[in-house]
Amino acid sequence: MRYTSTHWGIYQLGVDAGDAAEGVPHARPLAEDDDPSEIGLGLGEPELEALRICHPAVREGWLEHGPGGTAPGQRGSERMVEVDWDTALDLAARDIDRVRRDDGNRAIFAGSYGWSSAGRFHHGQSQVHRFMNCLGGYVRHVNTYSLGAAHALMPYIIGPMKDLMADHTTWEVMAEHTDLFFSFGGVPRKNTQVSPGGVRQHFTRGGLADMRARGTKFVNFSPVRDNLEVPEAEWIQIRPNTDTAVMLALAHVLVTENRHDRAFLDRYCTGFVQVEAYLTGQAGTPPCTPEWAEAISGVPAARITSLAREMAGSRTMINMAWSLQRASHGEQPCWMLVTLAAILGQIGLPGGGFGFGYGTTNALGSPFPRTVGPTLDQGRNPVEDFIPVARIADMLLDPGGTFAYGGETHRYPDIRLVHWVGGNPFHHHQDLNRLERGWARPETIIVNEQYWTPTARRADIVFPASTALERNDIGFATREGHYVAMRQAMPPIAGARSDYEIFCGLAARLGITEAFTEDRDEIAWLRHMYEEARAAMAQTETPLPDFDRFWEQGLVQIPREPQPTVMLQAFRADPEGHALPTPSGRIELFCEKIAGFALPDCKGHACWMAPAEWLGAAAEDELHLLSDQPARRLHSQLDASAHSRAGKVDGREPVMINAADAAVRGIADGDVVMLSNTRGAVYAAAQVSRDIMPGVVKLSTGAWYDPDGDGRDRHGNPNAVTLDQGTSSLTQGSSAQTCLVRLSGPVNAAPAVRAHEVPALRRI
Ligand SMILES: Nc1nc2c(c(=O)[nH]1)N[C@H]1C(S)=C(S)[C@@H](COP(=O)(O)OP(=O)(O)OC[C@H]3O[C@@H](n4cnc5c(=O)[nH]c(N)nc54)[C@H](O)[C@@H]3O)O[C@H]1N2
Ligand SMILES: Nc1nc2c(c(=O)[nH]1)N[C@H]1C(S)=C(S)[C@@H](COP(=O)(O)OP(=O)(O)OC[C@H]3O[C@@H](n4cnc5c(=O)[nH]c(N)nc54)[C@H](O)[C@@H]3O)O[C@H]1N2
Ligand SMILES: [Mo]
Repeated sequence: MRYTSTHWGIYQLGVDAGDAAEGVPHARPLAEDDDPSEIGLGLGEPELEALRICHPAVREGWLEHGPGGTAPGQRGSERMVEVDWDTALDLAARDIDRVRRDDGNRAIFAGSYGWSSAGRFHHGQSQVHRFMNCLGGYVRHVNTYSLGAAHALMPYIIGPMKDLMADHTTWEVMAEHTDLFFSFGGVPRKNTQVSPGGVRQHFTRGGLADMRARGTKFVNFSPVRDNLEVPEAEWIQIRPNTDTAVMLALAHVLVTENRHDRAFLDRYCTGFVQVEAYLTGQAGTPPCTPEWAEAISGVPAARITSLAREMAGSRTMINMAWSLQRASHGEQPCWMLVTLAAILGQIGLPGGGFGFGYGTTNALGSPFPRTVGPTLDQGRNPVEDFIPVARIADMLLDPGGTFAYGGETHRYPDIRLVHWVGGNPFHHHQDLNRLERGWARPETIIVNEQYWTPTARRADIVFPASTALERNDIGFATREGHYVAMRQAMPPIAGARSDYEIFCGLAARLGITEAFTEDRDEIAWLRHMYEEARAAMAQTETPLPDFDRFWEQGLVQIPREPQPTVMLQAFRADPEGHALPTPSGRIELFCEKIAGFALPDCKGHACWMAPAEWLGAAAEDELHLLSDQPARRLHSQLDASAHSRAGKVDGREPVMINAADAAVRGIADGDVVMLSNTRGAVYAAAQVSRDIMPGVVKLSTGAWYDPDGDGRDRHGNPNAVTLDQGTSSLTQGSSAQTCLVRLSGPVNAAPAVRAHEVPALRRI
């Protein structure tokens, strides 16, 4: 049987009639998946294929004048010239070599953030990192857009995110034990369509249904209602970015009414004393009363008080969406989530404690075990320079400038060459007009891409990459219970090559073939990577078959764990034997180390700090813009598919707006509107709704960025207006959810959307 894996599901290939002959084989979701995603059903649609990059291409000015001798600001507007593979590889290899010799490897940025494909060998970042390491290294990034604040903060207070994510209490345990499920940011099933590396079974719909059937009560603190498919759930409207204040007030009630678990705090935590002083107003700041929190968040004080009492009397799970920490001071809700759960004392008990991301990817709450997967060895990077991933524009705009991170001060390197593989910064980064200015600084930008994305259009040299169906690979994701043999299903289109072949071509020209390839071709690499994973799995309860059997059989299904996971159960049972990897071995409600950094924007314990932009300090006509993950695609991937386009209005992305806010502005459902602030502007189509609170608008990410000559995006990418500022000087994550805008309209003569057109090309 033939399979392919995508981040949103595993598909059987070519099992339907009429497939055998030619073209893209029909993909059918696995029969065992009772809630398959529709995102990928359009794989290979003609509209998508029309946007494929067919040949290597070079920006005209760069080709004619060489790097540095052109106007890099012309990236994205100048014509691209198709060239043959040898020419493109020669040009790129020569320029990489030039920069490396003249300016050193610390002038090359190859962080290359992005989700690329589910296959673990042709994984964009792994390929480019390995290649650059063979050449002497590159400037890298740390952390992710997803979890910038959490990745950097959580190790101090409870443990690394990757361990915490893999340790989430399973859905079946919550169905059995959880009385009260609190969520800050819902449990959006749309997000759990995906897991990085693929999904065998989708659990959220079934998980929520089982909990409802058992009588779990749901309370959702959220600016929108549509992120929890539990009709009877209590929806509590909360101003964006103010969740920390409400959690503090819940804690205040628990502590002042003596409903907190002192024994738990004494045995498993450090620093409750400092937290208590802050909560009760003995630290020089106002006490965190429900009335105080109401003034900040808009949540009625009386309800905060009664909910705190309900929490204490129930087996309570407190969940938080990752989006809360993609905001100014994003550390605080993470820290306060753990603090509140610790005060309640149910961490480590079945169905109690906290969840950090039910509703973000499928793996959280999965019944499958943690497994070891195949990975491509990236080698060693001798270059020390790095950036927190979302500081890219800062780095490009301010070479030599300093930035704070993790209690230290670092310097931005001077980047002359960028190589990006498997990501789309002109979708994912905030304040794209600003990134556009930074992007004009390097002498050369190389991009490997499958489609003419906004980033591919802004390259000097583009290499056309093949897709998962056009090459061999292995799909794997931890806690998703699968290893997928992704056998090639069709030849690559026109001139496309796999990322591995592209780097082999560059490696040959740079004299590093042996180091890069280790004499392995594609299949030999898959065998090698798989056998490494098999060796690691040999001692577990689920040994893997050998490579030949795996390749033949197509899919290895790992069984569910015999004992379902309860987060931090072992720590609760034996806090010394299973000490946490924090400085004290305990949960750090107060952290000496962070306090010692003496940062103005992150103290030694969770506290309320007003975000850089929010409704508490907004003009009357300003609205808070949320940019959540899109339901009909993965970020910007497959934005041109029929399924994604069906969610647009006349080709434009919808912006959800409360009926009252629309009425005041004379806007009707479907009208084109413009969102703007000092950073930029974006057109979108109004979607008038009562499922969003007044004062808040929501525009999902991923519409291909399509600015007009004045930097106004015609298509509906929220990053035309979002804030490009670090979460704090401790973590420097993305603050995408902190953004005020003004909304005007209806716009009568809105410009046509041109996002899904192939750029001007001089064809071979
Ligand atoms: N405003 C706002 N912005 C956000 C967010 C937000 O909440 N709000 N969320 C952020 C988050 S959490 C994330 S993770 C990022 C996601 O940002 P990205 O990961 O950059 O988004 P993708 O659209 O998945 O980009 C992957 C790209 O890789 C290409 N690709 C796929 N397979 C291959 C391959 O095999 N080879 C090559 N060469 N290319 C390939 C795809 O065509 C696509 O262009 O966005 C961030 N941006
Ligand atoms: N279909 C699909 N699924 C995806 C992705 C995708 O692109 N498409 N991307 C994946 C990736 S890379 C990631 S990182 C995860 C991200 O997972 P999340 O970060 O959890 O996802 P979001 O959809 O941005 O936000 C979740 C909910 O939080 C709400 N919210 C935003 N700000 C606030 C706030 O201040 N307070 C409260 N209470 N609620 C708030 C949003 O309105 C939204 O309903 O999703 C993953 N899943
Ligand atoms: Mo993400």
